[in-house]
Amino acid sequence: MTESLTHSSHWGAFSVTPEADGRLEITPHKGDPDPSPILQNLTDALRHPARVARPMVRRGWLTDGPGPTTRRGHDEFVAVPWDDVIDRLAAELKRVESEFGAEAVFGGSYGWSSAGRFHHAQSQVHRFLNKTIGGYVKSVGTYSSAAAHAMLPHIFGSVMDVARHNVTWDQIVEHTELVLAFGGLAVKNSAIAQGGISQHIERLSMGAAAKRGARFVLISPLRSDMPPDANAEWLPIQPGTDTALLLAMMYVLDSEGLADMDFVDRYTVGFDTFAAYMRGTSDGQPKDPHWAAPITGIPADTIAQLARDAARARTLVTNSHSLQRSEHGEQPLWASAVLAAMLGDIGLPGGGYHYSLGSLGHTGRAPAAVPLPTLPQGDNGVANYIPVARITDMLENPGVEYDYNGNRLTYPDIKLMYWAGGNPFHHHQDLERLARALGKLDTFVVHDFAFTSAARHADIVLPATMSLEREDLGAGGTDSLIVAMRKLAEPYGEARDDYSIFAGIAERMGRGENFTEGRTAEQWLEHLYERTREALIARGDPAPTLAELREAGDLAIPMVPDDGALMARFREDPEANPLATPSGKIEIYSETVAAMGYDDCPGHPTWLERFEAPRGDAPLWLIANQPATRLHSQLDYGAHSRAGKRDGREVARLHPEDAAARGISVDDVVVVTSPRGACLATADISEDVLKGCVNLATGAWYDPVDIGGQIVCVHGNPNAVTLDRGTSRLGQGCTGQLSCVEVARWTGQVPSVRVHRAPDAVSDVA
Ligand SMILES: Nc1nc2c(c(=O)[nH]1)N[C@H]1C(S)=C(S)[C@@H](COP(=O)(O)OP(=O)(O)OC[C@H]3O[C@@H](n4cnc5c(=O)[nH]c(N)nc54)[C@H](O)[C@@H]3O)O[C@H]1N2
Ligand SMILES: Nc1nc2c(c(=O)[nH]1)N[C@H]1C(S)=C(S)[C@@H](COP(=O)(O)OP(=O)(O)OC[C@H]3O[C@@H](n4cnc5c(=O)[nH]c(N)nc54)[C@H](O)[C@@H]3O)O[C@H]1N2
Ligand SMILES: [Mo]
Repeated sequence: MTESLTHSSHWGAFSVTPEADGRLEITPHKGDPDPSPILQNLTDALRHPARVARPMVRRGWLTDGPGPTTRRGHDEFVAVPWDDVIDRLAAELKRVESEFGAEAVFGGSYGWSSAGRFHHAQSQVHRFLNKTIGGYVKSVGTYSSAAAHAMLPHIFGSVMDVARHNVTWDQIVEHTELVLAFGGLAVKNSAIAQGGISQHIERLSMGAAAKRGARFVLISPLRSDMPPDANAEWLPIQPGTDTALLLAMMYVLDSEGLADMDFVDRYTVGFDTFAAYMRGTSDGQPKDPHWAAPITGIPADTIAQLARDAARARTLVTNSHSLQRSEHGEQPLWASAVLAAMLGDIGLPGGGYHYSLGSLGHTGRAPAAVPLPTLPQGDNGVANYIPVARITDMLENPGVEYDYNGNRLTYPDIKLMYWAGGNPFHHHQDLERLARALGKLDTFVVHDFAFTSAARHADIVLPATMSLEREDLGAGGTDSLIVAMRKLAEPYGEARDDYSIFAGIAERMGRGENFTEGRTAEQWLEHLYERTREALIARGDPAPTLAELREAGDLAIPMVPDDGALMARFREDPEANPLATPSGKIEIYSETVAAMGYDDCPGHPTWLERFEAPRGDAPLWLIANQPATRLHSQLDYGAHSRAGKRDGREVARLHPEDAAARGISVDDVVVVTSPRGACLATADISEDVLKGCVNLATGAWYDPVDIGGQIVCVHGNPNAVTLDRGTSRLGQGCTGQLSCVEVARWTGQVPSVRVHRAPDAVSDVA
């Protein structure tokens, strides 16, 4: 077969041609001006030894039955025929349902899954649990933006509003004079958009804006967070101190009469309470540049000048997601929004405040004007939930009360955990602690197409197909194409679509019809696409049938025109077009937040001391950011991801002085340690890293080895050492971006990385 077929991924649309040696030739979509190299991870992924070939069950679960154990992650796996494993799993689900109820099942199953709208594994597992056992304990928020998800609605609007109906790249190209990019605008990050992206426009937009004369200021500990095209000035900042810089800039605006007080009066509430804190009248400490300089590492004069420049220019203040993925992550968002309000450009083309611009390819674009195919998930009868990143806390503390965003919640007592389309051994922090906590479960089920570390810690591993092995439709929500994701190959080994796995289990439970509604996968695709097609017909736009769409490869859909969106309308008439906050205005002081009484998130933006800070045994800030060579842990074994490793290990970058002080040279094996654990990495040395920081991106599959009684991830997964602690009681978000560590040359044995190969099935059950 040499036919080329269209397909799509979270990192780009493409066409794919099988080659004689079983590899794939991947060609980016012809309309993509700046395709992502991450596409090349697919070339050798289809038939890789990391794939799960057959249903596998942990030996101890088969012999001893469900129950707490220390064997998860250590046991051998037994290959079990599909019929048998479906019988056992259906029986186990029924046992847990009848003995403990659906509130003993955790089905949050956070994760990015694949791009297709129907075979989206996370939607499939949610629907399955709702339709078979009546629900599950869910999770709210995302690892991306949990603190923003909780915080922004109190002060500015929903994350969707602030991230997706806001300033566009087109406006930046044309109007913006100054971009203050907190956390940067790295094009490695905007390469990604959930559901698909057919045009990568960020690098070119920054280049065009810079060419017109727009000034970009990169505020970040890493110079690599902005493309050279933006011609940015790099303002290296001590990690986690953006709030101090923002407060000092506001202090300058306020004390020098540069703040736009007409804007503040008309469009915000609560300035006076905040101003008393900023000026120091309420606590005796003016938040002036001299106060902020030693905290941020940025000279006081530079801070003051930046504030004055911003007051004069059409200024856009942007926040990366990473800014809130650390302790007190709510504060820099709030402070950035208040700074933008004091600058008075909110609602003007290319000005104001934008949360998460450039962190993903969804932002800075107009949304689709028609509904996209979406799998209905059914009703969840379980009321209890957790903030997404509190998973280990949940397992460790059943029945214990805790705070979240003004609510007093109780951790459920989970017996069965079901994961499809995510990798908790990628996304969660302090993985040794997570692994221990998983021991408390009766049963842990994972579907994946690859034998990830999560699969290695499961009792039951079910082989899912890759998107290349099934028909689907890709659509991103802010992308102008629906892409036909064509089936290119037969499933690997005995792999099945998540849909057919769930349909099989549901049927065995006597609830098949509930789940399938009598439809095949192909009938579901027709059914889900019909909603989009009807909307296209109603608008008088081209509306091909599914077969015609597949024939064409993709379909251009209408987008909402960029009219400045919510903020422009708010500026025009704040009474008629209020923001979705309690007052309808930007809340500089929030009575709602203040009433929660949390000392880790008071009623206005506040500089707060941190629990995690550099100290003797952990003097360096570890920046565990998104990897440039892959999406999270997906296809970590793919060609492009492997090429980014050295000696098979992930690369940790240090500043030359930090390396010299530790006797570390380029390509040395180093060990990164914290009170949580240790991981090995290969050293690189670069001036692009702020002194006092070490950068080890996420995504290397966790490969723990017991070396002299210490568990060491030999592959370089930073979550072996990160801290598992919520952003605050308000947001309870993931704080994995920043933690404190030490780095040293590794002089011990250097075990090879073996995690990219599925474990051998020991034997079949009799
Ligand atoms: N320290 C630290 N940790 C972090 C972050 C950080 O900045 N620092 N960032 C966080 C962020 S922003 C995020 S979003 C999370 C991401 O965390 P995840 O979304 O959990 O990571 P992925 O690797 O994308 O996991 C998706 C999994 O789904 C599988 N999969 C893909 N397609 C299918 C399918 O069709 N069926 C099935 N069954 N499985 C499939 C993939 O093989 C992969 O194992 O990580 C977070 N973790
Ligand atoms: N290539 C690739 N792109 C991705 C992803 C991926 O896995 N791979 N994941 C996608 C997902 S799910 C998400 S949510 C987004 C995440 O988007 P982000 O969270 O914005 O991405 P990160 O790369 O984690 O962080 C961006 C930069 O923030 C800087 N930074 C860290 N701490 C601080 C701080 O305290 N202050 C300041 N000013 N800067 C700081 C770091 O230098 C880091 O490189 O990325 C998306 N894009
Ligand atoms: Mo994310």
